[in-house]
Amino acid sequence: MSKRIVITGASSGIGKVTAELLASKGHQVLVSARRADALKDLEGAFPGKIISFPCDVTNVQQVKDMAAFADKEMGGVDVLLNNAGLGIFDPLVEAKLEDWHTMYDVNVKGLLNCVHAFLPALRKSKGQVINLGSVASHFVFPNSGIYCSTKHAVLAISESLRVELSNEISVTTISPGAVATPFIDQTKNEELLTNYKPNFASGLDPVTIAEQIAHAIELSDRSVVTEIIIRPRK
Ligand code: NJP
Repeated sequence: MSKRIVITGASSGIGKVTAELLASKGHQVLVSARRADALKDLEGAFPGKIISFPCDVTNVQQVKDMAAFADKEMGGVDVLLNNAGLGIFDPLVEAKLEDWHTMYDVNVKGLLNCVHAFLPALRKSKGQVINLGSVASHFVFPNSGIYCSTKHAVLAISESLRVELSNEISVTTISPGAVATPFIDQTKNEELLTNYKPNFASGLDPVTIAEQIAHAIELSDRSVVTEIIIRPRK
């Protein structure tokens, strides 16, 4: 059955290929991110299936406007995929405070802005929230501890939604290991970038993550996929 799906962070990486896969499966997809040009390209590639709404998830008013746009253009929302996020890796003692704030602003507060704005529509449709967690939702790694703490928060937010609202919506967390996307390019520490880049380049294909997301959506009328943890093979 065709679903009305909103994807944040759809200008690149996991969000982009997930939008492409879901649109090719016949779903209605609203793509959002800050880079409007990349969104327009997606819209052009899937006319009638993908619509776009440029939005910074840290801007509460823009997120509210996106929820109103989704309601007007799609007549409701069945799935909110909270995918927008970033990791800026550094040892704690070398890190910039503004980078810690940016990760919390996007990964946690941006996600909450979207949950808050879309919850009325999702409760109405008995829909689904899918949050992009990480293996970092379960473990803390050196040089990325603050990023890990944001992803622990994402998992806790998913659980919070599930325990209070499981009669009304379904909630899924997708928790990958390294995925081959531009994600690591947010790290400015040259030494870490050089060390980590090959690990991400040989990570999971983002299409594999998109397939897991599609699977969780397709099952959602009958059952709830609570979490998928997926790592690259060694
Ligand atoms: O990264 P990338 P991924 N407002 O850099 C958007 C998690 N994850 O696909 O605004 C709105 O290709 C940005 O768009 P733009 C990760 O934590 C990844 O790998 O135009 N959107 C872009 O579309 C994240 O939650 C790995 O710059 C904002 C997107 O976010 C999710 O997967 C492993 C924004 C980032 O695309 C997707 O990351 C893992 C804002 N303020 C979890 N700021 C991995 N790649 O290894 C950024 O466990 N975006």
